Amino acid sequence: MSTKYADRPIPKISLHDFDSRIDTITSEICTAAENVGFFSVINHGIPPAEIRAMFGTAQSFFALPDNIKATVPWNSQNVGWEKNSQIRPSTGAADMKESYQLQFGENMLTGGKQSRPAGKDGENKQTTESSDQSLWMNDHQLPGFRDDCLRFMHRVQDVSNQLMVCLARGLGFADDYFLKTHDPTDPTCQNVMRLLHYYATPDEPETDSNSSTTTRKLHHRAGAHADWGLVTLLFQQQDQPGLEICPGREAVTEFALGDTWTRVNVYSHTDNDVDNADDTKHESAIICNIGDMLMSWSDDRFQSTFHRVKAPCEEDDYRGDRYSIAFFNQPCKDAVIQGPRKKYPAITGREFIANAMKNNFTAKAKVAAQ
Ligand SMILES: O=C(O)CCC(=O)C(=O)O
Ligand SMILES: [Fe+2]
Repeated sequence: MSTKYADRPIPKISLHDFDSRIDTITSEICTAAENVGFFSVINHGIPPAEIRAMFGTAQSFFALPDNIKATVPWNSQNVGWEKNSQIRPSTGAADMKESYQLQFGENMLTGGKQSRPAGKDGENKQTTESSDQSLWMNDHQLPGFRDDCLRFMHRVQDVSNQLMVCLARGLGFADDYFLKTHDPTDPTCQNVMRLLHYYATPDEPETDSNSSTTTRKLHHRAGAHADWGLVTLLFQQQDQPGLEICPGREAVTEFALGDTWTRVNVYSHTDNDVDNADDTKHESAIICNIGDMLMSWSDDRFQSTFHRVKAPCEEDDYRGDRYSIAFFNQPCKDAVIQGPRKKYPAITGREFIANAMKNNFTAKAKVAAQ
């Protein structure tokens, strides 16, 4: 059966002259967050050349042999490299991808094996950037990797901060409300940059001899899901499409996945992009979406929308390698999350992420038990 599609508008919001246009931008972002949960931002200040360079850096990481990548293994602090291991509750099957998750804070330094006491003084020096347990790929494997990633992460954090000021205003919080709870200088910061590589999938038509219908073996890319953080910023490239959304959830507690999808034809750079001092002349866009935590933190006013990277199953679907970069704003461990109307019980950032990880493992356990 072929996929049902609908053309739904995904608002495009320009961030130019942010300070003088903040009221307009706030209103555009909040309207998009209320109605679609997805929007794109242009004139965000990150030059296309830097985005292209980050994709190049990601590709050099993924080109390393698996045994080298396995020296920085994923752990439940939500950092590190994994391959074909994320099982989505919506599909019950592993995504055919590898990803490497990077954070600003202490989680990168401990390999998930020990926890440093909270505090900003950095007194406990047992684990450092060069420690054996660091989840940063060793500099001799990829010279400059850590610095290049951190520089880009700060760039994306700056754009995130503008969105967070607008989202806080929209909810009637102080401007710096979300900035304080997602502060990259806090050692317990859990914001994540996720480098993603979906493997090229073979086209393997299977003809059912009884009905003579042809089906295709499904290789899931990113199975349908909602993000669990505050707000996600995503970079996808024009020649590697695949992101699709399926709006329609009324409450964060609901798993209401419809059957009509909308392609997100928004790209972070094209070969035609020119770096221009006048940033308003190019259309390099970042896709932004609201996560479950903000849906809950806004008492369900802002929508966390289901999305996926389509498992190629139809004639024209893109089957080649796909690289994308996601940046998830997730609360510092001690942040307290509760909406202005207190619709849901207060929960800390630590508990919030632990629950998200538990859901991940529960999905795995169910599949393993089958
Ligand atoms: O790779 C993509 O385009 C989407 C990734 C995504 O939705 C996720 O990692 O949460
Ligand atoms: Fe996602």
